[in-house]
Amino acid sequence: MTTIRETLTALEAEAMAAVAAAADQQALEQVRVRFLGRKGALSTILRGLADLDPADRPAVGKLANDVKQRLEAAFEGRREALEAAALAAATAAERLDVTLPGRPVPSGRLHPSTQVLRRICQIFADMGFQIYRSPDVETDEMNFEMLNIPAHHPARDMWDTFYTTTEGVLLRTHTSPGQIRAMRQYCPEPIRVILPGMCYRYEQITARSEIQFHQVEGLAVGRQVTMTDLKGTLVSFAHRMFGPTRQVRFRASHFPFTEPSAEMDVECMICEGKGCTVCKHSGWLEILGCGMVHPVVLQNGGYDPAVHSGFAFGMGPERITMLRHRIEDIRYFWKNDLRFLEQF
Ligand code: FA5
Repeated sequence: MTTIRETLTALEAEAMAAVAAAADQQALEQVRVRFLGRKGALSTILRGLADLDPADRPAVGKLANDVKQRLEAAFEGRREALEAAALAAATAAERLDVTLPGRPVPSGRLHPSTQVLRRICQIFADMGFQIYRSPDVETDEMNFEMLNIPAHHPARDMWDTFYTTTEGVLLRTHTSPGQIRAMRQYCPEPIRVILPGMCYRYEQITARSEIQFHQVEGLAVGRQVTMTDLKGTLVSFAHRMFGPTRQVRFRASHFPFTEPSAEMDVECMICEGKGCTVCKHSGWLEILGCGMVHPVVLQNGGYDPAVHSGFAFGMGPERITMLRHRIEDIRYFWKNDLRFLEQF
């Protein structure tokens, strides 16, 4: 009959062989459960200690504990070896060449219109103008009537309009209605604001005209605001926007909401004023409309034209961007073609 000592020795040898043969961590765990688990072989033997002669118990108990410790040490050693082997295999399989050039992360950028809008806002901010927001969806009254353009007035033909299905509500054709809103908010205080925003016109889309485009309106109201202030402000703007040596000129024009009215041209930056197809061989490019706020408009805004005066202007940043970057077609702006956008 085999003694418990022999059983323990045989068990140790068998367990040691099984540990050495375990090829991976999962197999090793199965071996551990089989020999050292709560229902494992060693526990079963240890439970049998109770049946031994009390004189033999300490010696056999010590042997069993020694076997258990040696087995545990063997398991731990094998676990570490297998772990190291698994790590080495993974490192070899997923070898990383840190000398390879990295993959470029495409960086976003601002749309060219946004860049120019911000530049315009910055230049006027430096001259003390604040930004005033007014709505894209306007009333006929604000977009036209308050600006001295009554119903059926021929001047309405200058702004082909998107009307909504609600009577008297439209998409603003220019940022000028914001003049009335700013005046009504600040009256009788002096005003110096710019109003950037999107405008909408029911127009034929061409290389120069979109149905949706930005404008930046400017408005200054106070006592003794003069045409000289208007010219000084706009010349200073043009020099910062297009360079200090760029020539500018004012041409008489007509807008129902300004009197007198003018348009400002800058020397063509494509031909340097010599004449080319872009400037239609004139050497000049129109960038904005402007004038002294019409007394009727001042009154509609709440100001007394006998006491207050003001100037206003409106420019199109997309057209300015086209000039600065020699873009020959305005349709590129909203096409979302990355080949165009990535150039800015
Ligand atoms: C106006 O809209 C006036 N409200 C400007 C103004 C304001 C005059 C204050 C006096 C005082 P105009 O229709 O010319 O004016 O438009 C102004 C600018 O908007 C143009 O110079 C142009 O740069 C831009 N613009 C007009 N229509 C289009 C369009 N279809 N596509 C792109 N830009 C346009």
